[in-house]
Amino acid sequence: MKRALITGVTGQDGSYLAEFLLEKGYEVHGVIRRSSSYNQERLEDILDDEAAGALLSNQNFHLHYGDVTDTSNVIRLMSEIRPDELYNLAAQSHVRVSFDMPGYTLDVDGKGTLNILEAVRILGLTDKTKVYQASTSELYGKVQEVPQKETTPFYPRSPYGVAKIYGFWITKNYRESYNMFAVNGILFNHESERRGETFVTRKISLAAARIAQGKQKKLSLGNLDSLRDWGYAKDYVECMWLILQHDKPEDFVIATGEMHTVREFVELAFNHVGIEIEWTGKGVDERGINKATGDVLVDVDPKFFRPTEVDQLLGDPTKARTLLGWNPTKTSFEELVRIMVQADMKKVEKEERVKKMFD
Ligand code: NAP
Ligand code: F7E
Repeated sequence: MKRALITGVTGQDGSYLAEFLLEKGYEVHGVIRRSSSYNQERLEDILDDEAAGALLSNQNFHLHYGDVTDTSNVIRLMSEIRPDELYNLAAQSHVRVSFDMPGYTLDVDGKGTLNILEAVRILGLTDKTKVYQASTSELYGKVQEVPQKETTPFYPRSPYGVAKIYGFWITKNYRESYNMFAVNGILFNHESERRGETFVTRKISLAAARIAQGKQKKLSLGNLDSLRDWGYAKDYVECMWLILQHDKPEDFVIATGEMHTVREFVELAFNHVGIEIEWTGKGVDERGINKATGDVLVDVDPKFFRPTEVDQLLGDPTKARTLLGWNPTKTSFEELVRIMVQADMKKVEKEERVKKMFD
C-alpha cells in the first residue's frame, strides 16, 4: 500500500485529492492546522459524520496537527510518516489578501516549501519520497506569451505570485541538486462547490443562489473584464497524481485551454437560476440589471480591485495531454458553472430550513 502525505488537506484541492488517493487504495495522511473553529468541513465525506473530527470512519485516513512554517514539526511528521508521495498544497492562496499579508504569504508559500524539501533531504528520503509542489498560473502574471506553456517566462504581479516563484524554483533546484523526484504542477484556476467563498467564482455562484432565494439583494465585484482559464478542481487533482506517476520528474502546465471573463461567469450563473442579466454603464459605473424586473443585481466596488492585476491567463495543456494522457476538457466551463450554482442552491435551501427550525 502506497503512503501519501498531503499538506493543505482541509482546502479545496486537498480534500478532493485525499478522496481520490483513498479510492486508489493509498494510506493517506493529512496535515491540519490547529484552529479555534471547526476547519474540517471539506473532509466530512471521509470523516465519520457523527463524530466529525474525533473518530475516523476510514481506517486509511489519518490527520496530524502541523504547519509548514514550523520546521521541527515538518521534520517530525516526515520522519514518522515517511511518505512515498508528498503533495505540498498548503498555502496562503488568496492573491488579493497577499497584498495585505506579503510577509506571511512568503513564509507559508515560499519558506514552507523549502521546509518540506529540506525535511526530505535531511531525513535521507530523497530516493523514497516524490514531492509535488502546487505551483500556479499566477507565476505568468503579466503574460509574456499567449497561451502560456512550460517554457513561457514568468512575470508575477502579486506577493502571492512572487512567493510561489520561490516555491517553483526551489523545487526545481532540489530536483537538480539532489536528484530528487520533486516537480511542479503549474495549475491554472480551478474551482468547485468546495472553493473558498471569497474567490470570484464561488462568490458569484453563492450570490446567484442567495439572490434567487431572496436572501441577498446585490453582488459587488471588482474587475469584470478579467479573463481566466477556469477548470474543475476534481479533474485537476487527478493530474497532480499523474504528474507523480510519470517516469521522469518534470513540470507540467495544467489548464483547459479556454478563457472567459468574470462577466461571462456572472451571466451563466444567473442564467442557471432563471435570471437574465443585462449590462449597462462602463468601468466603476457598470451595473448588471435583472432584465425581467429592472433591479440592479451586480455593481462594481473598487475595493475588490488589486494594486496590480493579472488581466488574462490562458494555459496550453498540450504537454499534460500528450505525456500524461490527461483530458483537459472533461468538464466544460458551462458544466462547471452549473455544478457550482446547483450546489449553492442546495446549500442556501438547507441553511434556510435549519434557520426555520430555530425560529
Ligand atoms: P485553499 O482552499 O486555500 O487551501 C489551502 C490549504 O492550505 C488549507 O488546507 C489551509 O488550511 C492550508 N494552509 C494554509 N496555511 C498553512 C500553513 N501555514 N501550514 C499548513 N497548512 C496551511 O487552496 P486550494 O485552492 O485548495 O489550492 C491548493 C494549492 O494549490 C495552494 O497551494 C494554492 O496556492 C495552489 N493553487 C491553487 C489554484 C486554484 O485555482 N485553486 C491554482 C494554482 C495553484 P486551513 O484550512 O486551516 O486554512
Ligand atoms: O480572482 C477578479 C480578480 O480571487 C480571479 C487562486 O486560487 O487562482 C486564484 O487566484 C479574478 C481576478 O482568483 C472579484 O481581480 C473581480 O482577476 O477568484 P480570484 P485568482 O486571483 O485568479 C490562481 C491560479 C491561484 O493560484 C490562487 O491561489 O477575478 N475579480 N471581482 C474578483 N476576485 C475576487 N476574489 N473577488 C471579487 O469580488
